[in-house]
Amino acid sequence: MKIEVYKGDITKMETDVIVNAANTSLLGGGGVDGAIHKAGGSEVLDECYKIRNRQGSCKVGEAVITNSGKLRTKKIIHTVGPKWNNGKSNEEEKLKSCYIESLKIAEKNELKSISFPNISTGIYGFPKEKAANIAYETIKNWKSNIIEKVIFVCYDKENLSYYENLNK
Ligand code: AR6
Repeated sequence: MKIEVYKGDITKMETDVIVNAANTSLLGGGGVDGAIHKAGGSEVLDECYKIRNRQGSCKVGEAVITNSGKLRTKKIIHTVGPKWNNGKSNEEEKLKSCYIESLKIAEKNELKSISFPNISTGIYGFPKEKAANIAYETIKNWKSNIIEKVIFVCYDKENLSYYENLNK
């Protein structure tokens, strides 16, 4: 898989799928979740409601897939990152699981390119450098016959600098 780093807004990405840093309710929130629902529109939220009615909430470290509403991407994978709790709640494993579960769903849906935000590093307070190392390592070690390209979409300079450094 080719790895790229990009600075900008994930809602503008044209990869086959983009990943959302959601919460367990799947019904939207602030940060990147708010931006994706705002830009994607009601079609996305409607499908999130259907998933909730079917399976209940989405657990931390798990992921679900929906349509992309008005966005250019074909699909949206919603994953729930861990809230940082000083490393006392298995946050590192849970964060890794977000990336792995998203990759698995992308493969199952034959999606060849995927954009990830920096999951958990905003409102959920996961230390950015630690999160970048986990995300990058997890993607680097993943071997796929389906996914050809992974883009880390960084919204802030600090995250961008960590990912650029890792991707040298
Ligand atoms: N494009 C790409 N990245 C973005 C964008 C954007 N448009 N907007 C923010 N980021 P956060 P979390 C970056 O807070 O920490 C929501 O309320 C941001 O700079 O969006 O996983 C959910 O509903 C940061 O690096 O997600 C949950 O309740 C990264 O996205 C909670 O926040 C993640 O920040 C999830 O918190």
